[in-house]
Amino acid sequence: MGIVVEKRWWQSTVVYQIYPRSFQDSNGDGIGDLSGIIKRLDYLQNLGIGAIWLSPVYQSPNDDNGYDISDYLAIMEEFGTMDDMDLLIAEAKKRDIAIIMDLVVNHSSDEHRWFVEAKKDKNSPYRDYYIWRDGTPEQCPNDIGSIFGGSAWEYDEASGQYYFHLFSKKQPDLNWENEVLRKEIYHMMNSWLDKGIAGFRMDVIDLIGKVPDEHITGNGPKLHDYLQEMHQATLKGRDTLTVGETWGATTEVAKLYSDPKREELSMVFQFEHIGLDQKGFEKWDLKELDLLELKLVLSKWQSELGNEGWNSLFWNNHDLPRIVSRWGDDKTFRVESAKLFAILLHSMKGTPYIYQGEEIGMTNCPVTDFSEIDDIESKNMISDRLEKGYTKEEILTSINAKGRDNARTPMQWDDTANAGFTTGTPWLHVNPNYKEINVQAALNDKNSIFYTYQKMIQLRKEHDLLVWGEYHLVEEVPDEVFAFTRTYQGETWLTVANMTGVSQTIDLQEYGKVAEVIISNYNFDTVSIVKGLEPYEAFIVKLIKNKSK
Ligand code: TEU
Ligand code: CA
Repeated sequence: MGIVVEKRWWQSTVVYQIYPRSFQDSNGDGIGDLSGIIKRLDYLQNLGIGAIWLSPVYQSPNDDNGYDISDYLAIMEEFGTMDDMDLLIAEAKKRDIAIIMDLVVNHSSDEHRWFVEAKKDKNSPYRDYYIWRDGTPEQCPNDIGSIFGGSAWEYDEASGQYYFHLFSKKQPDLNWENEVLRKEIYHMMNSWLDKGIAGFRMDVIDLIGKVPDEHITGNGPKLHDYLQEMHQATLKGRDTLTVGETWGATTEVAKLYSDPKREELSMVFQFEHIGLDQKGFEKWDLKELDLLELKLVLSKWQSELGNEGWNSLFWNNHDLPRIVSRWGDDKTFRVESAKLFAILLHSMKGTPYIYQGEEIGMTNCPVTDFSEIDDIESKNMISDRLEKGYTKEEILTSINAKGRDNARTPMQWDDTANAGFTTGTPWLHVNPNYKEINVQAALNDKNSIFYTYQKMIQLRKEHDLLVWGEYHLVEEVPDEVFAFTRTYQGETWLTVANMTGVSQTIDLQEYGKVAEVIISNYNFDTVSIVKGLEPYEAFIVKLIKNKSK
């Protein structure tokens, strides 16, 4: 017999990410809020998800929409109060939905009391909560760049020192070398866990072990020591889901985080597939996706973690363009391709994440002018690239393909004004396609994308095969077709997905015969595995193996 692995609740559940600012406004100020989320819990329960990852709701001056926190133990005024938060946790629990908070501890806001004190006084105990180095106005400590453009060092005239910020200059990096700071963070995490939240999504956690003087930012030497220390101080003995955002993780590194024996995190978000449609390190330098590469990268992650790690599965989040626009067809085959992405991802091994609106096939929201852009990352890129001589058209092409606002336009609930998101003026423009693409329309159409997601979530609850089954990439298909099997306790399911808008042909008779159609995005009752595939056709079938095999 194989090794006995302890099964955990978060391995068979599906997580739904809410970007609170854009989910549901309840008081007409144009900004989503906690009461709005509470109103929509029944909808989420109907979808079937078991946990919500809540993007930051803490007090923040919103330089980076809440990813710049000025008080970790207070709620952003625009979002509501701590009472609303407690009510959200309780109401979610009633519906068997766990709340996972965003933990942003690589940096704080420059308006956090710690930084205010640190900046004011070189001898303050808070000075060492941040990373300061000597320099002159002309000479910064080194050439490390900020992920949002420009230098990572910001000069502070009063003290003649620079502070370090890997994101905006209003997001100074916290100094994890400082044990007092680390303890303060663990204390804060425990306060939240004691309130009844079920875990954390940890923002850019792979950066906390940085050693700026040696040019090390990701995967620093003490990163895993810190996470093990954190685990002992906060997570140990609690049944939590933790997921680290780790842009630089390879499969080997992912095992360091998620091997249960090491007691760090439940899983990480890896981004190898996300980088496949860019040239080099710059997401703005567009390249066409190579479907074979996508299959190989995802299959590598499926195969290599084994029992020493656990995958998270996602196409989307608040930083990424909408998948149906990115790798599907958001026009002719919007419904088919959106369903394809659901079927494909949710039949892989790992914990699936759905980003708000993905379940109704929300699309990117094109912009034609810089003035329509909100996101700080895009704004910084615009000034950077204009200076470098890029044309306005080139810049807009990149932003329309990859800009973060694409994911952040308000959730489309119905076909009334502002898509039912707000009765006021929305903080960010609503996608004009909301009259056609909205929750109400999806719920009223039994063939909608919503019900494909609902069914995939249900299947995962009912079939251990989807949670535990071994993954095997089917190579005997055209590059444009993504096919794999999952096998568990003698049963095998086959997933087939034509990733293109043109037909493809497969012949998989050596894999066996079709016993049953589990799901089909064309609603086929019967399918053969020797057949022509329709554009973006995707299905899962249960196989009867050939006797000889
Ligand atoms: O994102 C980390 C990060 O590296 C992103 O900035 C990423 O490079 C970019 O968005 C890709 O489009 C996390 C959060 O998810 C993001 O929203 C925050 O802005 C960032 O950290 C800083 O907290
Ligand atoms: Ca509001």
